[in-house]
Amino acid sequence: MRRDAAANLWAHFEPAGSEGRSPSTVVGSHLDSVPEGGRFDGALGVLCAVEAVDAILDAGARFRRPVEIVAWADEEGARFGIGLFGSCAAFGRLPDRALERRDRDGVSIAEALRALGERGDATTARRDPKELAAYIEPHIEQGPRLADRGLPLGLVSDIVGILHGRVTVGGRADHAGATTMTARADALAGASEMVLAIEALAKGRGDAVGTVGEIAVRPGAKNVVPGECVFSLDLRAARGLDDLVRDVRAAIRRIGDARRVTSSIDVLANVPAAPLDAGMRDLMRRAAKSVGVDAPELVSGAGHDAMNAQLAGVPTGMLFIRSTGGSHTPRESATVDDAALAADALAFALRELAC
Ligand code: HGY
Ligand code: MN
Ligand code: MN
Repeated sequence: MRRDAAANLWAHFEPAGSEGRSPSTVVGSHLDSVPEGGRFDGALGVLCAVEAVDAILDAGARFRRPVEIVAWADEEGARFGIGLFGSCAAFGRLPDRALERRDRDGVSIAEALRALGERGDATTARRDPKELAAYIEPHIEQGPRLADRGLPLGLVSDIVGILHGRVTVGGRADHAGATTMTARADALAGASEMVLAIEALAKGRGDAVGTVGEIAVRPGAKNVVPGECVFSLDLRAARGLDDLVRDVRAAIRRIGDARRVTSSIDVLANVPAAPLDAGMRDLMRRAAKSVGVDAPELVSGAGHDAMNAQLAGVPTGMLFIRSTGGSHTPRESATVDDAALAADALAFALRELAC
């Protein structure tokens, strides 16, 4: 087991005599979560990967090609705002100056990595995609489709494109009592109108979604007109993400001008939609079939580290595990039976790819 410079965890199974000449099959997911998140998002995928490798080795089979289990670091981006951080570092997709990004306490990513005992330069975690033969990520579906159909497993056809950003709205702090309504440059009122415009633009575009999950106001007192407001931006679409982003930018600018507040958007992650490898989709379908499941193909509205692997050219597959109770909440749930089916299906795929 090793930890890389981005704090991703890797377990490497090198067959005797292969001396690392052939590319690895990588299986895994992430272990981190969101504030007040569930227990299955990410973690169940890592456990299925461990269980699948364990089952193969316990049965006396041996890998003929290398296999690696990975637990990606900071997939949610909950602390520093950069989603898919660990796989972005591994596949060279970190945004500019990522390591300088700071958490709410002012600690930078580089400082946090050094506190772990790493050197602080996550970019040295870079993997050469040619070293990787395939990547498979088992993951709970996080939505209701498998449960609605009474199916334990699904496979992913595409992962939606995602833009994560931070919008800063600049107004003018002023006295709440002595400042007339017409004399204000209220940053929070401006941001609020922008949030509703983002919601309306996403609603108007088929499968697109737009979410503002974080908002901060300065100075943050009941009797001070807000001088600054910073809010998060999460825009996603399987198709047409660029158009949605363009319209959101235009709406933010228009509202800012009308309210005499400034606005700027800091893009933290911009990952295009990732159609997953056709051969791997077929393998996921056969793997599910091997445990008696006719797995439907589903578009993933959730982002995954699998996007970075696929976009780097590593043939990538995802196995969805039925989940209930939504996701990113403590209500998130999955069953041992479905997890066991997923582990068995993953073992089928691993035997085909690496045994
Ligand atoms: O936000 C997502 O889609 C993932 O859970 N990080
Ligand atoms: Mn998540
Ligand atoms: Mn996840």
